[in-house]
Amino acid sequence: MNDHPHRRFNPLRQEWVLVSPRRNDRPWQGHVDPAPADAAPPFDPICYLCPGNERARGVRNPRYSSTFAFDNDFAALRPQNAEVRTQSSELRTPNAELRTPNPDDDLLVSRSERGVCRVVCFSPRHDLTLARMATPEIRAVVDRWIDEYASLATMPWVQYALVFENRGPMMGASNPHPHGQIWATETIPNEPAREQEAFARRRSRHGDCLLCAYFGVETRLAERIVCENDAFLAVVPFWAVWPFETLLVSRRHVGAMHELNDTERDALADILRRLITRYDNLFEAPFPYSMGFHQRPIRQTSADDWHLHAHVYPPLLRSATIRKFMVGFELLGSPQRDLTPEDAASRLQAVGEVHYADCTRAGAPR
Ligand code: H2U
Ligand code: ZN
Repeated sequence: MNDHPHRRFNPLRQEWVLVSPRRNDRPWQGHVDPAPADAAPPFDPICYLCPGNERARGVRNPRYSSTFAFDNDFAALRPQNAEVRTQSSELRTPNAELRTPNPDDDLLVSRSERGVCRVVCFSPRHDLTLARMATPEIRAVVDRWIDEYASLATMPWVQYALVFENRGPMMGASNPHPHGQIWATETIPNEPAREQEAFARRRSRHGDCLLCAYFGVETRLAERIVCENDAFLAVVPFWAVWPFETLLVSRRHVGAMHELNDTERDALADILRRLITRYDNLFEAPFPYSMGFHQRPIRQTSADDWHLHAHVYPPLLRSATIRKFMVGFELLGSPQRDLTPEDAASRLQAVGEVHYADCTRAGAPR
């Protein structure tokens, strides 16, 4: 069946994915992205995120030596959305439904949304990436994510905090300095809300956790596992959409990052470094991706219906400069992929965990 076009079901998003195993063989005369930039310097005097530099709105960064977080100077959301002035100049309280031009219908609905947007610099070094940082340095990033999450959770109206990283210009990252973002919102965003329903549905039908069950199946089959340690498993999911998409799942049933114990936090740092190194090794180039953690919504106290995981969505398909475009059928029909998840997993398994930049030309570790 793996040689023929088929559909697979994504139980987290409750949707079908079309798999076209041989489609990657087709000729390509389409768009080629620019090759990734040459190595950056350890400090860039014009970088907005380097220690001691001035940011775009004039605030100066401290001379930080590990991680550093600040409120996004160009935040997409604000904590005080004040009142919202409607068309009739009537004032409404936050999160009120806004007056629409056609109040008798529910076609034009909008709501006010409060939020806090944080930027998290992973390292003072401008030239590093998670793959090029030492595991204890990544552990400091994990601790920073946990601290930021805890402080965002103290705001009573915050329902969700999404920790994510856009890496590389192809994914829209605005700066090569290693950094990610955290957006805390007044409502649960679409993707985790959808997963929440899937977790609840699974528990009501089967009495177990969707990801504990899935994790058990992948461990038994051992076909799509890219790398693992005592606390985490990185797998190309059976239903992957992006060519080299992976799912990072905690072995223990925990709902949020702060519930990981000390050893598991180290293990998270370890698996992140190893997984991203494998990505970089695939085309011997810094691999672009969007990566983010799905944790239990902040006000939900029961751990039952949530299992901590991260999605890594990288766009590359054929090389460091040829990406997968989610257009046409993908945009208008269903998501479609051009190689099987099993092929993608075997390629990520084959590349090894010594970063290509640390290898000699002959491929041996330096
Ligand atoms: P991205 O590279 O994923 O866009 O994240 C960088 C964020 O940093 C971006 O959201 C913010 C941008 O608004 N930023 C500042 O807050 N201040 C600056 O001086 C530069 C960039
Ligand atoms: Zn920098």
